[in-house]
Amino acid sequence: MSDKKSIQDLLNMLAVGETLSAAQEKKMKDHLFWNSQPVPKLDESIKEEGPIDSPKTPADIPDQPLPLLPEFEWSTVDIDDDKQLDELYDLLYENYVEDTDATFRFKYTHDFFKWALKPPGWRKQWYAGVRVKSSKRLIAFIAATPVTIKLNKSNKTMDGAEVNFLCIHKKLRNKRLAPVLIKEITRRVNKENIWQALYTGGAVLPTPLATCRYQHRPLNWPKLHDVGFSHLPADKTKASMIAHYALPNATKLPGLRKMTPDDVSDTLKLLNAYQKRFDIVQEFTEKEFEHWMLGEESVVKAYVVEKEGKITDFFSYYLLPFTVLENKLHDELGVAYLFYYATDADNGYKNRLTDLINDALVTAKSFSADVFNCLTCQDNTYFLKPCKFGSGDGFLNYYLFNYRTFPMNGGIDKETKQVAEDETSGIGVILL
Ligand code: MYA
Repeated sequence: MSDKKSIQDLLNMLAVGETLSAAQEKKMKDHLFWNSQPVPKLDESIKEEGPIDSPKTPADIPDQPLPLLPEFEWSTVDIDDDKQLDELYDLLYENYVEDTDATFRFKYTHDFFKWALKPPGWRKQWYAGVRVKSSKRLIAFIAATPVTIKLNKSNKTMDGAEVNFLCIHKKLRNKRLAPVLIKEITRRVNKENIWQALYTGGAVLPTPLATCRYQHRPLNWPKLHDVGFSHLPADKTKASMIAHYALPNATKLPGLRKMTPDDVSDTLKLLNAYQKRFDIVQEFTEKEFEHWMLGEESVVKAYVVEKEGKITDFFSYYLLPFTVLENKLHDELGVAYLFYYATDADNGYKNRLTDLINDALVTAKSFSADVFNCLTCQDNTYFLKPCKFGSGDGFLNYYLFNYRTFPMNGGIDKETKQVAEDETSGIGVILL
């Protein structure tokens, strides 16, 4: 039996048992699953910060995974095995996040996975897959990586997991498999005595701690126009758009250079001091910081500014290209994503951030990035306008599992969803 056929058969079979009444469908829209989880309710007003579930120990957690339908089996994806990494790539390539009209898809590479999935402290069993028993085809996946979460206002630090790459084969959607994957990764994380998790998503679920908006800065406007990413405003010419987005060939800040392993300690100190301005941040050990900044040269780029032997600023971004579907001129789009940055500038803070990010744009262009993306998190709203970013259609919700926090500023006006210029957001943690 071919894989295609076996999936179709399973679908037919699932459809028989799972025909939903309109009332059931409505209930699901009411978050049947999420309302059973330790997350704040959508309309809850938070009076006190802290964990939601009563304390447990790993011994209270079942040793065995949740049962699946008999046709499926759990399979921990061994990310050290290139063949299994290929299977993960295929699953995500075909089925992971697309834009609404299916023009672009994330183009993951082995190097990207190694960087994203193997930070210090990564656990083998935190890469949970589901396979079709008969064909062994991978049809669903969810990943967790360790993260230390710090809430600055309450000065609370906790070991957590960052959950990402939740993906179900397109033909097995809307069958309530996602809750099973989420419960299984929760079990595996809890078994390690970890009870909180961070995750982000476009979907609005109970309950975001903040919502940020995507921002895009064209670096190669003609190409973005060719692939339908950027449109030509009626009152502009192509030449005027190109001139508007032109960048200098060289960076501007004196002392800017690539970060090296010797810079890790001082740069982390700079970041730690800088991150105090946000409500929620990621706390790094030096080893972790080195991995996230320098771990995979083709994927992540980090630069520091050194002045008289002192690191005064730094920025980093990662590269994750898009595959462009059904376009005659281009099949790939280079995309850079702003990661962590910091500066010790106090006076002229906004200008300093603007100069720093402009230099990030110049360097990203040299790595064939066609567009530079960021969110309205961190202090990004200070430089978005002067650096010529524009608001995208997409929003990203930040979530914290099993912990109530007061709502945080996501860098946009809650009503109009426009960028709240020159306003510190509460969000200092960046998820891939
Ligand atoms: S975000 C990226 C998510 N992936 C994609 O968008 C890829 C393309 N889409 C798919 O593969 C599927 O549509 C997915 C849903 C798998 C997303 N986060 O099985 P279902 C809820 C959380 O019938 P499907 C990322 O990776 C939905 O509200 N829940 O749905 C972070 C409904 O519940 P309720 C989601 O469409 C992931 C239920 O699932 C999401 O076939 C963080 C329906 O299930 C979503 N993105 O599959 C996961 N989408 O009725 C949470 C739908 O209650 C981690 N749902 O509304 C939590 C922490 C766990 C660890 C804790 C340790 C302490």
